[in-house]
Amino acid sequence: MTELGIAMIGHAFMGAAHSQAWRVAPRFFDLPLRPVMSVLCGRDAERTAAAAERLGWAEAVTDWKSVLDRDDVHVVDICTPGDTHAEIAIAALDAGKHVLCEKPMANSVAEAVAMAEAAERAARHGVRAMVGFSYRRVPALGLARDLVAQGRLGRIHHVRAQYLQDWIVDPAAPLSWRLDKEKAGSGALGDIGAHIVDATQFVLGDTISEVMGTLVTFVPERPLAASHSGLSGTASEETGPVTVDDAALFLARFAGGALGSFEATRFANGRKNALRIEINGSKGSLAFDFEDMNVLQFFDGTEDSAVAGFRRIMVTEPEHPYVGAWWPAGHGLGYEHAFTHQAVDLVRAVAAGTDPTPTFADGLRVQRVLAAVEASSETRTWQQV
Ligand code: SOE
Repeated sequence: MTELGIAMIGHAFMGAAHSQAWRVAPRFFDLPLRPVMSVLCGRDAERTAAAAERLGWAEAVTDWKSVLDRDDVHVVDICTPGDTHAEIAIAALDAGKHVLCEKPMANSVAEAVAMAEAAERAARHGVRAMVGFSYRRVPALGLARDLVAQGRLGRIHHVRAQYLQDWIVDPAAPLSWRLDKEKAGSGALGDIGAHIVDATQFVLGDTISEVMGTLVTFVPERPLAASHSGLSGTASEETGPVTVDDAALFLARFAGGALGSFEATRFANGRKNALRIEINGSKGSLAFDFEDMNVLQFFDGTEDSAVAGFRRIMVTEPEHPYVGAWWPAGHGLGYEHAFTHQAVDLVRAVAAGTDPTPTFADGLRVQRVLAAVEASSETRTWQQV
């Protein structure tokens, strides 16, 4: 079997999730190419070497450009903060490497346009680009998409989406890069709001055409981080400004006529990773909550109303998307599995010579929604996407 050499840039939270995915994917899924964890790249030599050892990479380097010249690297997996995505992705695509880029795809529409153009150029030579909107690969959301596509919900009227976390509700939580506009582009809007924009568009097979929203920063000043790892860190004595939104709330119209409401916040005390989507159609409804991620609630409005009601489908059966490759029926999956499914889909698309989704064009569309929400918040008006 031919090998697919991976170079991963960045080794923090997302780097660990992607490493796990690359390691596990060929052990559970039948893949046409064998992913090889060839080289890990980070800024600090010592920390990168330690991460490579811990996460299972064969080699560690500090210059991301060096991986672009290597014949044993076929895929560049970008797990760095958003301010570096465009430069790395464009250079990698121009060098003929397939690219997987963490979300949000970029920090601005201009960057996302340049990335989508680079992806289009590269596609002419069979080079593929994909954005890491991992929640699309949660089996329950795959099933939700299938039910919508089969017409089981009828005409879609309402989309209610929330992404609720609470990891910075404490004003003493230190400033991480996710609270720095230069690095992250935006706050809750791009970090988690982007996920519900992608996930709802994915489930509906539709796109958002217009938005009206508002952004707020509840805690404008925080202690600088003395150190941080993942989403937590230790605070220093000094403080600095929070330059992104803490919460984003917006209304949306979908091209197909559905009306949407979206809320993204990291201040929903007690909500840990509540990515929730409810959809109401003329024939039925669906409800999903990532905090109960193996379940999809389905209301079939065509059933006898005397016994109709939301049914709790355990999305743990071999008939469900991706599930058959894992454990015996009924055993359930977790956060990391969506990243494995993402790696699997990328490998299969590369082998088949097709575009893995979400493409960079899809990522650009999400970026335009985020920018329209920002413009709406500034102007207090509806904005076309
Ligand atoms: C932090 O809000 C975060 O880690 C996001 O950056 C990820 O994309 C999401 O999967 C979990 O939460």
